Amino acid sequence: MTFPAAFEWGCATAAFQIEGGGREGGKLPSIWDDFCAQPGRIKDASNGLVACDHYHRYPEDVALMASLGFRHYRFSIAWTRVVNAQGRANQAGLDFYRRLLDQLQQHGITPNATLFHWDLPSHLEGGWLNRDTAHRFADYAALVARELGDRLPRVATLNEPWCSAFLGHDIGVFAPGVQDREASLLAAHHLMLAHGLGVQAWRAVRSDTALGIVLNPELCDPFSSAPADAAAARLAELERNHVFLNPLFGREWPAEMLAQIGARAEGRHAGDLAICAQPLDFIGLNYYTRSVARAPVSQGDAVRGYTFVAPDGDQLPLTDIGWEIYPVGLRRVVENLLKEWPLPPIWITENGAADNTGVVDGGCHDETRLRYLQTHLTQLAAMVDAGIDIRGYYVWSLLDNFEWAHGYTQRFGVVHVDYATQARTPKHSARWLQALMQRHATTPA
Ligand code: GCO
Repeated sequence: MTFPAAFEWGCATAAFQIEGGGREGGKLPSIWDDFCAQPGRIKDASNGLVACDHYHRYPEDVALMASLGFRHYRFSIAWTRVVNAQGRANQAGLDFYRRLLDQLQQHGITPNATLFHWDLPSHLEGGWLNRDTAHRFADYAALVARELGDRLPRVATLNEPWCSAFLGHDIGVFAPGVQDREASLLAAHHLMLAHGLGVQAWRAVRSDTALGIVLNPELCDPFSSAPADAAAARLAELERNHVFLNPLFGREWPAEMLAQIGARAEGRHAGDLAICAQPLDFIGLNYYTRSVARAPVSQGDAVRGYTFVAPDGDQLPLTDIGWEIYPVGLRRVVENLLKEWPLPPIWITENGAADNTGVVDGGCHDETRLRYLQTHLTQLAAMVDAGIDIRGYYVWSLLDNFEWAHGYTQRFGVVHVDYATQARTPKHSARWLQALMQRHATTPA
């Protein structure tokens, strides 16, 4: 596989998943700290207070990513670290990111920062169900623009707002653990409003930053040729794609989604759509797998309009977290989106696999991840070659880390982390990527 010389190669992480330093430098609690403290929420009863201790080990981690050949790094800023309870700058927290940015600069690595990767400050009353949170996000965006903006060439407002909205407020498996369909749609609206207000606020401070958003679009295939299954798959895509992409382009939600928000519709004000539809410099797309849906099989699912069918591990190749390995889906989902929306230039901001292979005799032979990356990058090369405007790829993730409700039981890193000693061991997949990136660093366009 070959890529253009200008194609950007990076790795991705998120603050809550790697930083630790949970009570240091004036950091406030987030809804994920609260969620972890509730019994039964996290599979291994763990939390993010130490995680990969990146808060202290960032020099080593940046040196490691540089030695592996990554030239781009996508990370998130913890809102709870940089804004105090009065809404003012917390310089101790900002200094952590200044030191991180210094390290990246010294190693010639370009930062790509995400402002919100799910770790909402706990003290924001009502969270994403309160419209005011969207305004507080805009204040936070302006603060980061003022304090760090001169060092950040590329910034995404939100990461995967679908997860915050629906996993957090409908399914309830993510913080804050609410189970209320109408509320989840209102949260989705407030998240997109926050995105729009955040872009406006950032641009009012600086105009030289490339701004975008990171989504995890859905590719949902019907379980059978029955029309009811096709309709179910369509509804799953409307929820995951149209609820987020339509507002970005000033388009109203589909009627099916408007119907599902019910009485909460009054939370959507005239004029909100125009705020959501700020011009974008880029879009980040995260892709892991596809899903398969059938007509709803329970009362609860009837509200959503679909039931997901779990992939059959006897029939399909799965990663350790149970997700189907479906490389052609990367191409299909991007092509589907391009048919419907005028997307700006695309970066694949996450792609990767859970492969829990451990370290044996000093090496980690993560063959499932290696094959996953090979097959997905083969698709990607063909897409770029076919002229789809994809400018770069960030593997998820640099390090094994806190995998949300799965705790530390699922490992997504190309670098193994021994949580007892915090030792980092690059896996076979990291070495393979290193060789690929090296080849392309020296290949003329
Ligand atoms: C995401 C998540 C990551 C997850 C990864 C694997 O943006 O989807 O940001 O935090 O760890 O997706 O589930």
